[in-house]
Amino acid sequence: MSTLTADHLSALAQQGIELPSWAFGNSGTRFRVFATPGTPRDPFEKIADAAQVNAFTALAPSVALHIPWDKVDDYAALRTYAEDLGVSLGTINSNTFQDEDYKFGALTHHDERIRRKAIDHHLECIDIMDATGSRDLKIWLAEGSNYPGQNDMRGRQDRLQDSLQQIYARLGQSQRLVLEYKFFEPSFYHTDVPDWGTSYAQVAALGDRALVCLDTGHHAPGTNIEFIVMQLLRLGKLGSFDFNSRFYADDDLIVGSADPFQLFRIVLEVIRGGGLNNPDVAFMLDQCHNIEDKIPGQIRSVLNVQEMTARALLVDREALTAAQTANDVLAANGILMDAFYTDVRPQLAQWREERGLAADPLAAYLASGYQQQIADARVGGTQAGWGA
Ligand code: PSV
Ligand code: MN
Repeated sequence: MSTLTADHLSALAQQGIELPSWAFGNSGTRFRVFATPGTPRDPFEKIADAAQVNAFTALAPSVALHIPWDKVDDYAALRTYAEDLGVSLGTINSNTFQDEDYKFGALTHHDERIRRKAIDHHLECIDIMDATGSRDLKIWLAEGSNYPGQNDMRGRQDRLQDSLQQIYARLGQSQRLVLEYKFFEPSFYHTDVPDWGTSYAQVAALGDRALVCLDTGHHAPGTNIEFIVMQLLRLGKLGSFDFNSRFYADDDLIVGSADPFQLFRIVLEVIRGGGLNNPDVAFMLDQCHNIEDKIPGQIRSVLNVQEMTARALLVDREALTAAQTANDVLAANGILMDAFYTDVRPQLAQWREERGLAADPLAAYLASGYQQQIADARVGGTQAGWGA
């Protein structure tokens, strides 16, 4: 099977990938943050840029916000602004990693004043969700320790559960909590939510509307991420993806750029587990564009996800099952590789044209003049950045 069928194309037409507002701000490493002309200066301008990605690809109908980076006085106005541009406001990300008080922990802190402050921040995020119409509260915790003996890891785990229970209790019936894990950084000895198992244990104790968020960059090198995807889907606990790609650590590079085959394998398990176009499994990006232009970087990203989804859809399931059942190792592997090596780009280009989109969204965006327009218009003020 090497041609996308009508069923495949209609599955692709339903695909929606949420963009992170912070991808449109300046970002960098601890060595340097390079500024780019036209970088947004406030959340409204970030939304406007995100809407461009959707306009050229029809793949990115929502934008995630990060609080306090995207704090505004009037969330209803931000929501209307987004909707007028054809996108909605999506996941609200909390942030307990940039405040002096949180140096030694937030939701796990032994100091009740600080833990209360961190819980209250999440309650404020839920108030924002009420105003933006967002479904998901995403929590990633920069908590842990650097030295053996520094902390009582067990006590921190218990306090984390208590904090999460208080946050979960405030969620509305149609709202969810997703807990993201990451194996290290900023802590280097222990991290309070380092792996999917810990995240699973914490959210399972909360209830049905608490799920795991899997950030593809948050695993040790060599980890079989698609196995984790399979297991979380099997357990009904995969709430969302933060897609990006990495060579070394949490590189936050364009999804599918470092290892397209890994992205293919992940999406294959998503399809196998019923997670594709399933509203219970959110596809999001969590990326930073340090040296490339941000809007083209996001366009390339969503196209990469679409392309690997198309290739994964091409896997001949019947033939694969037959080969697996016959223990025909090489045939089974060959079926996967045939799909992976199929160039779906001409068919996707044609499909786009049929929907009134440009065959090559990246080229169309570059020719549109938008990049120059924002570079000219957005002078003065302070450019938004990762962390601001
Ligand atoms: C942490 O590394 C993380 O993956 C979390 O999702 C944060 O919200 C995001 O990156 C910030 O860039
Ligand atoms: Mn993430």
